[in-house]
Amino acid sequence: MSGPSSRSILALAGGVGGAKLALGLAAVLSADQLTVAVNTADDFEHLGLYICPDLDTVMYTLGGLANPETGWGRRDETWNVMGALGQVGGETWFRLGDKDLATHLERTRRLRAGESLTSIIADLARRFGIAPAVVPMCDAPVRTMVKTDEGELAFQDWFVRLQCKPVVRAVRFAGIETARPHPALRSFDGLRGVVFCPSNPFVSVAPILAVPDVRVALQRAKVPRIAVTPIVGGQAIKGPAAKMLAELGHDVSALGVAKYYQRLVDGFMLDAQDAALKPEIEHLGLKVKVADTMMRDDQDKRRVAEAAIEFMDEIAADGRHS
Ligand code: FO1
Repeated sequence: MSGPSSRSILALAGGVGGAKLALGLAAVLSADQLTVAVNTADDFEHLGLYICPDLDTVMYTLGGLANPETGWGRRDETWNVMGALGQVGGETWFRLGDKDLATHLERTRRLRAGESLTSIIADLARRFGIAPAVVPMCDAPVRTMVKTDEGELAFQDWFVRLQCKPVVRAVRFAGIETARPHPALRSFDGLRGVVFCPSNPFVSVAPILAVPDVRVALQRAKVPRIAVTPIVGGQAIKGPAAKMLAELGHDVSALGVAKYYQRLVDGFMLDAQDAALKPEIEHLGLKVKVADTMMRDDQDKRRVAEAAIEFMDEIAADGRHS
């Protein structure tokens, strides 16, 4: 596999929001110009299988295989195993479709045989016809644990089984201390830029930044670093980001996210609906680009990707990142 070119962009992604921007970037960049580093702290063992929700969402999306209704899982899916599992009294709260199960079965088999997650994902991505590099943030198992008013919960228990209802008090990433970052996250110099996708800041982007040495490398990197807002009009595009902003004591707005990323990015891409927040975000010392950030269809995804790339190039031209 050839490495990324010096004009390469690194995208930090979680699930559905990250996958959408990754698809837009993949459409406007050549394969060697894009690496997507994906959160693995949502991963868990379920029904004896190793599930990687965010990696699979990114792979299925880039491979044109994603379920358009849910954003996760595979399109044209059938649910025979879940139906039969329910009949025999098995756990069905986490819905694994028949085709999706093939991914979990094969990944679990290969992990148990000693292969690394990085190597398995590279091979699956190739088989799914994906051109850009898709990499896990690390190979070691890291688990998001959500401290709530109902006690500490494993991420998917909180997210899927309890539908994000328990109030969040804190988040921690079990196992992160001993994880080693994927090589794509060790040094950023020479890249065209780093983009934080519009993913949940606390449970999608934060785990990637929490892998030892990543935050420091990113802070030192002399490359443009931008975030695309996951909050528009005070609401998350998808998922519990707005609820978490409120419960963790942040402003429930794009400004709250900009403050959270303040020391890690040079620029913040704000939605046109929130243009009034531009002066306050600039006051944080960040460059701001106002754009329509909603990604409803593939054309939108390309448009947002192009705007993000243009923003990184503008920051590079200004010399603001050094
Ligand atoms: N999300 C749900 O809300 N319900 C599900 O039953 C569900 C199943 C599922 C299966 C495979 C997979 O890769 C993802 C799945 N997700 C499901 C999505 C999911 O776990 C979350 O969206 C992410 O972890 C958050 O990024």
